[in-house]
Amino acid sequence: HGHHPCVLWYTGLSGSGKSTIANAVDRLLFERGCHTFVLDGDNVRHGLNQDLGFDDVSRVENIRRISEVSKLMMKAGLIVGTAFISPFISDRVQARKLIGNGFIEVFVDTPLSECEKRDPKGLYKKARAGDIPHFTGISSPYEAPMMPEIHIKTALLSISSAAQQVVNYLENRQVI
Ligand code: GGZ
Repeated sequence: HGHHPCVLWYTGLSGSGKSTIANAVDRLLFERGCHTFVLDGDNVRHGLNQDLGFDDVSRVENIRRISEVSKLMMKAGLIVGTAFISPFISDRVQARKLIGNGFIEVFVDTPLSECEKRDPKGLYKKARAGDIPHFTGISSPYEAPMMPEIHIKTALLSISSAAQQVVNYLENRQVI
């Protein structure tokens, strides 16, 4: 059986689990024979967008380019997962407009206190100390989605149940 190309647009704080969940979903979809790809900081911010920083203007451009690239990949027939903070509602609205029907917003809802407690890379600690300017949640805003297609409350779920929640949504909507 086939699948409909789409873009799973994960949004959430640094350390919320976007990449981890996106990659877990990717594996489940791959096992079902879907053609997929995950875009995240590792393969985009270090390449295509290495000229961009974290001030507001740079983030807007970061998200604009990611929207365009994910649209192309969707048109090539893939189920694309994008794992970026994408903190501004207006940029996500733009992405939704550009990508159209295939756009699926996934809110990886992990409270700031939890992200800060995890702090896997020590970035929150540095941001609190004032060593990282414009850090999301500390010195730069995060605008949570109001009506995401999928709302993952990570405090209540394991990674595999979170991934299953996404796959269930795709099944119910007959995307896969
Ligand atoms: C937020 C930052 C910052 C600042 C570096 N603010 O946990 P990480 O390390 O691996 O994920 C964060 C990543 C965020 O990049 P995005 O492209 O997803 O952001 S956005 O969508 O807002 O453009 C973090 C690291 O980069 N990082 N400086 N100031 N995160």
